[in-house]
Formats: sequence, structure tokens, C-alpha cells
Amino acid sequence: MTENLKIQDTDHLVAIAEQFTRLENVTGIQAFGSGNINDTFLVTLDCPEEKHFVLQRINTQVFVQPQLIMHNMRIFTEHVRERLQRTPLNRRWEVPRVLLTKDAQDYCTDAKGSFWRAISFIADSQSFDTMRDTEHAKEIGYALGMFHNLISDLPPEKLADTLEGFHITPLYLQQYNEVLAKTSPRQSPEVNYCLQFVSDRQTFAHVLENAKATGKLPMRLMHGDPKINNVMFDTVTKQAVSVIDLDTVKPGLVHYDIGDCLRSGCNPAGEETEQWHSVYFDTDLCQGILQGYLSVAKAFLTENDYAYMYDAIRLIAFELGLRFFADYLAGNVYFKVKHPEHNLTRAIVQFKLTESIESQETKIRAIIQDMK
Ligand code: GN1
Ligand code: MG
Repeated sequence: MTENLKIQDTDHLVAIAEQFTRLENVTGIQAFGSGNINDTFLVTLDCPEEKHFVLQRINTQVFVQPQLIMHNMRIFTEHVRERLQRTPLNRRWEVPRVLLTKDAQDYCTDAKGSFWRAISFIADSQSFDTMRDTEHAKEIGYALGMFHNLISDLPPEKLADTLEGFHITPLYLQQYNEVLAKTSPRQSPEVNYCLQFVSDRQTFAHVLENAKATGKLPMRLMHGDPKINNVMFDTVTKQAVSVIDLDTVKPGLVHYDIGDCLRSGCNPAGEETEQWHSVYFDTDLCQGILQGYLSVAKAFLTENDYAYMYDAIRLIAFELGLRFFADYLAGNVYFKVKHPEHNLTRAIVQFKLTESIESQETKIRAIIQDMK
């Protein structure tokens, strides 16, 4: 048992984990990953065929209808399984499975009302918080492209909206303005930088929602959170084998995903760095990701999709910074933090990244143009 969990926590967790087992015994349980919203644990079993599974407590302050997540996951996994059976790929690709409880439910609740669910662990795989090289970048892009490709024929209206307002930048801006009206943040050069940064980009915040409203970009299905560490890599072949974290798979713009994948993948310092002076957007990695993405996604993209790619990259970096900064001002109520200034530092990292994207606009647009 791990040191970072207290004995009583561990006993409670084992009891929950056992709800999702049959004949196997739980031999270990440890905190897992670096999620900012849900609590995630890796459960170890005494079963050679399936040594691990992932147990998660869904944050119901954020996901107010967690049953919808499970509903979407069922439809999504069923669709992709059928697709892959019909047209198998010539390389390893897996989709996390939802595990059922002893009484055949896809979640269980505990005495405190917490919502727990279990998902299969992609065996012999690992994820990364930062990119190794352009080969890695191509694989990340391929993974997102494959993810989009496999659901490109699933009608968006079949999936529920698990998180209303997610990636609607003007809404985040509105919430930010509301928080700002209620608080008087402690003045500092960092806070002033953020205030000015947001104030200068009020109009830009609407770019994707305007494109959606005017029919330039269609509603499709998206992953919602395809950041670099949600792509699993085979430990031997080093190829991408799965995209995990399916809580926000729902109707939306693929541009939110393209933007999120690039803002997380092309920031070599990583989103948790404290060294925000050294944050920059790496255009070689950007080229690698887009190359991998388009090798699978070209088939369903339109001229307008390309036209908005640059804006998507810039917007999602800005949006995440805005979300972190608004949460800092609100007293850290949404994202988990390790210290009170954590969300402020995270916001500055995203704003520095946005600045770097803006200063390389011509180059990034040329990369996109050359790849069509
Ligand atoms: C949150 O919890 P996690 O790490 O999977 C957030 C994403 C952000 C991400 C930044 C539901 O994802 O939108 O991009 O943090 N998820 C939600 O690391 O808000
Ligand atoms: Mg997530």
C-alpha cells in the first residue's frame, strides 16, 4: 500500500475497488496520474490476465450529472469497437473499457455520496507530461486523428452534454468578469499582467463561437481534453495506442481538441512549470503533431477547418490561462491546487505560451497551409 494514502483511506478505497472485482483480490492501490479535477487511483489485482484497473472518484461539483459520462462512454466504446471489428487497423489501438460492479452497474456510490467508476488500464503503456521529440509529436497527432476518425461517423446528438459551457470561451470570459466584479485581487506585477492580458483579448475570445454560430465550423464529436498526458504509448514499440480520459467526449468543435493538443504538446516546459520566463511554443513539435494528425484526419476536414486552426491553437492556450486565472481570483474552487498561488502561476504559463503563439503567427499559419 502506498505511503501517501492513510490506512483508513486505503481500507475505504479497497472496499470500493472490490465492488468492481469478481474472483480477484485487490493487492494494492495508489494515487495515479496528475488530474486536476477527479481523484484517480491505480488498483493492482492478483490476476495475471488483468493486473491493474483504474478507479476514479468523479468530481460531482464539476460533473453534476456523472451518469451522463457513463452513458456517453458506453455509446462511444460500443461504436469504436464495432468500427475496429469491421475495419481493423494494422497497428495496436485500444479503447478503455468500463468495468461493471458486482451488481452490473457502471458506477457505485459510497456512504458519503461520492460517485465511483472503474475503467480498464491499457496494459504495458505509459503517458508523458512533455514531448520527447518530433517522432513523439507525430504519434500524439496520430492518436488525436485516429480518435476523431473513429467517431467521425457517430452522430453528435447521440452523446449527451456532460459539461455545459465547456470550451465556450465567451462564457469563461463572462464568469471571469463576474468574479472580478466581486473580488479585489491583491495587486502584484503578476496579477496586473494577467488582468491586462485578458483585457486585451476580449474580442478575440469569440472567434470560434462566432465561426460556429455562422456555420463556418460544424458541431462534431470531440474528446474535450486531449492533452499530451491523455495519450498512452506502448512501452515497447513507443507508438501511441490509446487516448484516455473520456469524461468530456461530447458534441463540440474538433478545433477545441486541435488547440488543446497543440497547446499542451508544444510547450516543452510543461504546463506545471514555475519557470514561466522560459515558456515558448515549439513550432517543430507543432509541425510534427499536425503531420501525424492530418495523416488520419485529412479525410473529414474542410477548407474552413484549416482556416481556423491557427485561431484554435491561440484561443485554447488563452482560454486555459483565463480559466486558471479566474479560478485563482475565485479562491481556487475548480482546479485542484498544491498552494494558493498555483492557479496564478498556471495562468501565467498559458499566457506566456499564448504570447509565443501570437509572435509566431506567420510561421504557424505557413505550417498549416503547407500541410493541406
Ligand atoms: C483539467 O483534470 P484534468 O487534468 O483531466 C480540465 C481540462 C484542462 C486541464 C489542464 C473537466 O483536466 O479542461 O485543460 O485540467 N478538465 C476539466 O491540465 O475542466
Ligand atoms: Mg480530463
